[in-house]
Amino acid sequence: MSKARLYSGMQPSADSLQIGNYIGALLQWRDLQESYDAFFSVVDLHALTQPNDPAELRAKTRRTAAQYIAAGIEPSKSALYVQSHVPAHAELAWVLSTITGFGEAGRMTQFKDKSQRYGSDATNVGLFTYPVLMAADILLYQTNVVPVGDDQKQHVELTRDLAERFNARYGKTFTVPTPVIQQDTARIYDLQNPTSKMSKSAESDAGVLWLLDDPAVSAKKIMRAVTDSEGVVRYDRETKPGVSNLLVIFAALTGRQIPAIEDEFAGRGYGDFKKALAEVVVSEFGPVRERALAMLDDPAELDRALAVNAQKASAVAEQTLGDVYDRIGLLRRS
Ligand code: AQP
Repeated sequence: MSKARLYSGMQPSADSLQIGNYIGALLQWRDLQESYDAFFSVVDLHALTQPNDPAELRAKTRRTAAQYIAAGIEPSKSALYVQSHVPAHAELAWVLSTITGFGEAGRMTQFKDKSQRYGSDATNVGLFTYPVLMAADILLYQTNVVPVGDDQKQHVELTRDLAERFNARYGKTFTVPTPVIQQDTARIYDLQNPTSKMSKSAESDAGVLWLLDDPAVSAKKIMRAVTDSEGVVRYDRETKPGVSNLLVIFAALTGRQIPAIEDEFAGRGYGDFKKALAEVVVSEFGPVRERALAMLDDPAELDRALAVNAQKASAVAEQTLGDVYDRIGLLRRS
């Protein structure tokens, strides 16, 4: 029996990924690639919705792909490619935009949040149609499963609605995907502001653990992470968000259960706990960082892998796009 199809992606919106991207996405992708026919994209077209320096965007795109591979995504197993290398993404997005209601797109909370943050002059139409491009990303591959954070759940719901609408209007064309929502324990918060999600685009760098940072810098950030005055290593998201966040990171990187870690540090202060966590993080990130930087030193092989996988992805995407064009009545090029 053939494997079910899985699609996911990340924006090349920083020089390095942060530990939330690693725990919340990459570690899960690495496991999922064994049991699914997986497509993992560096979604550079999505990144255009924010201002970018062109040379920097190119560098960030390569750096993101290198970190996927360094973290264990195998380009011979999964289709790991750059979104803009498969033109069908933008083409299908246009078709889907013609069956998306203006009000429907306007209800997307991510657009409301981001447009409010940027102000109307700095908000572009691409940000408004971002979820339609995301729907195209997913539907092109006849995806069964989309692993996402709960902030993306609404976008996957829209994707499902668009797939069902198109299928009802033109006949069964798209697989209707199912979101797999990340568990709360996979959500990582900012070390300095532990009630806000850790993010590549955080205003301050002090609370973000970067995958490609110097290990000594990461260790220092952990030692300075915000905690509380109780002095007990105990998980309680409500009253102890800082310590709980550190426990979640500890558990995710060691594969241990949180109660076992609480027991180990019972009667010991936060200093000991943070020091142990810093060692865990540094030993996990060290090899990933080295592999990524080595690949970036000589990117020819990385570029080759991306090119081969873009072809693999295109073969599937072009098939879906061709079916869509036929069904909606576009004249096929002879
Ligand atoms: N803090 C987090 N905890 C757990 N998972 C996280 N992800 C991101 N932050 C955390 C997961 O990483 C993937 C990244 O998707 P993205 O790059 O498209 O954008 P994002 O979710 O908005 O991530 P960032 O790091 O916050 O980027 P910016 O600042 O550019 O918006 C997703 O699977 C997400 O769930």
